[in-house]
Formats: sequence, structure tokens, C-alpha cells
Amino acid sequence: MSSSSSVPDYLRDDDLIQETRDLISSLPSEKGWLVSRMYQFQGRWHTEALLQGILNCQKDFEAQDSDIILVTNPKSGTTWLKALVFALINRQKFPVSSSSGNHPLLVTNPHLLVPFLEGVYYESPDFDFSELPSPRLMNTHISHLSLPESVKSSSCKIVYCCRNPKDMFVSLWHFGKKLAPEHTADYPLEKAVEAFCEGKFIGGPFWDHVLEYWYASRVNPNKVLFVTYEELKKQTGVEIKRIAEFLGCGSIEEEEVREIVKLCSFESLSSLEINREGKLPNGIETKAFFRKGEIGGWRDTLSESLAEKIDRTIEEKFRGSGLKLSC
Ligand code: PAP
Repeated sequence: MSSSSSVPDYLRDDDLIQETRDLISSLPSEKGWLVSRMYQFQGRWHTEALLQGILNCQKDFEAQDSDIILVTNPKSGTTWLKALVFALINRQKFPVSSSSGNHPLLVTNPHLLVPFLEGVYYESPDFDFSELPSPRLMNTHISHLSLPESVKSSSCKIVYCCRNPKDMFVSLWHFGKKLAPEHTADYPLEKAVEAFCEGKFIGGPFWDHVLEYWYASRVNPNKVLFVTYEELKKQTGVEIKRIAEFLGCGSIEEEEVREIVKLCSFESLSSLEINREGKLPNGIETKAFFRKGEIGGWRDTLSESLAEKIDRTIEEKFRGSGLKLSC
């Protein structure tokens, strides 16, 4: 990955330990869409830096029973889910009412309120997770297969948010063009769709990530809650209540639900100064996380034939799983 100032540190490869270099030299690798090189580890494609973050996390992260871990494929609603769950679990400490103008979400980007596990484990290995207030709220893109053992063995809760793959792809396409123009120039849209359908992009394949958590949610519904961006969009309040029930948040007033929906809506968050003008410590502009926030926005970017290619791929991969994603 280049050292362009807009690229977050967790995507840079400058700071690897020797053990990781040795491991990497044994892994399948390819030039990738959005990155100069990516490596296949436990079935998923990663940059060297993200792989280092995942390895550190697997080694050092000790989950607590009260932890809440939000999991997504990139561009599947991470920022929104972070805001919603942060507002929900902190509603006693930080009441969400339109009259209170000092809610943390009004002055802080959701990514700074909810740490990104593998990013922190790469960028700031000394970060002390034990200092986070309980229940600790964190997020990750790590696949179910590669989660730290303690996450699986403890009683911590996982909320997984999935998004329609065409919207997810298009969101990543636009994000990548902004963030890493040098690694997208040689990837016209057709080639990027091809890579996506081969599962070859950071964190991919898309379907393995989704299906692992889908099955985990079927097998252990008290441990993994599966939500979708589309349902969140269509009935945010209903989904908030479902998440609240899953997390054992106690009863929640209808008025509180309405206030959380409003505070965390695309229109509200994207219009805040912190999310229009701000930057994360790694240099990435906060506005990059707010583009359109729509269902079906892929139509502006994908031709019918590219859309069909993604549909065919996903249909084949999801066959027999019982999972259907609306678009
Ligand atoms: P990340 O995984 O890199 O953190 P993530 O937040 O999942 O990114 O993706 C950003 C997408 O969520 C953007 O979608 P788009 O490109 O199709 O527009 C962004 O607009 C959308 N998004 C961010 N905040 C919200 C929100 N409050 N409501 C709905 N969508 C949102």
C-alpha cells in the first residue's frame, strides 16, 4: 500500500514484526484491487498491515462476557451500527433527547467512540482495552473463523450487519477511488467486479464472511444477532428494539427509540460538523464514511450486466443457506 497521507495506518505495511514477515512469505499473495498486494490467510485476503492487526488481536485480545462486538464486511453499515449501538447502550449516561445538545455522537465521529479491533491492534498495540467502560463496545471486520478464541468461548455478544453486495461493492468502489486512487486506476469497474466475484478484495470473499456469521446466528442465536442494512433502513426502530432485546438492554421507551433513530440517521450524522470537516487520527476524512446512505444506490454505478454478474455469483454461493438479501 502506498504511504499516501489519506491512507489509514492500518492499511500501511511499514511496521511488521519478523514473525509476520515469515508467515507472509509462506502465504498465497496477489496484486489486489485497492491494494498493491494482498495475502490469503485463513481463507481471507488481507493487506500485510491488517494481517498483523488480526494476528495481534488473535494473540492478545481477551474477551469479557459483557463485551459487545459489532461485525461487518467493510461498507456494510459499520459507522451507522456503531452510532446506533453506542447510543442505545449509553442512553442512561448520555440521554438521547433532541433537547440535549451535548451527546457524544454530536461532537465525535462514531469511529472514535467505538474502537476497531484489528486497526487498533496494528496502529496502537499499547492501547489498553481494559480501560474501556463496561460493557465494552468494539467493532471488527474479522471473519468468524479468525475471531480470537476468547470471543468464541466467552459469553460476549456479536451483532453482525450485512448489506446487499451490490451496494456494498459500489460503496467500496467509491471509497477506494477517493482513498487509494493509485490502486484503483488500473482497476476499471469491470475488473473490480471480476475481483469481487472471485472473492479477491480486502476481507473477501464477501459470501464466506456473511455465511459464517449467518450460520453462527442460526446455531447460537443468543450469541450472534444477524441484522441487515436494508432492514435497518426500512424499520430502524424495530431493529433497534431487536438489538436492545438481544443485548439485554432492559426496556426501552418508544420515545427513546425515536430519538436514537433520529440522532443516528444519515441526514443527522452526515450534517454534523465533525462528520463533514473532521479527520480521524489516521488522516482519513470523516466525510468519506457518509456518501449516499441508500438502498439500491448501486444503479447509479453498475450496468445491468455487471449487476447480474454479482447477483449470479451471490445466488450460487448462498444457495441452500436459507439467506436471502433484498436489494
Ligand atoms: P466502514 O466499514 O469502512 O467503516 P461503513 O460505515 O460500513 O464503512 O460504510 C459507509 C456506508 O454506510 C456508506 O454507504 P454509501 O457509500 O452507499 O453511501 C455510507 O453512506 C453509509 N452510512 C454511513 N452512515 C449511515 C447512516 N447513519 N445511515 C445509513 N447509511 C449510512
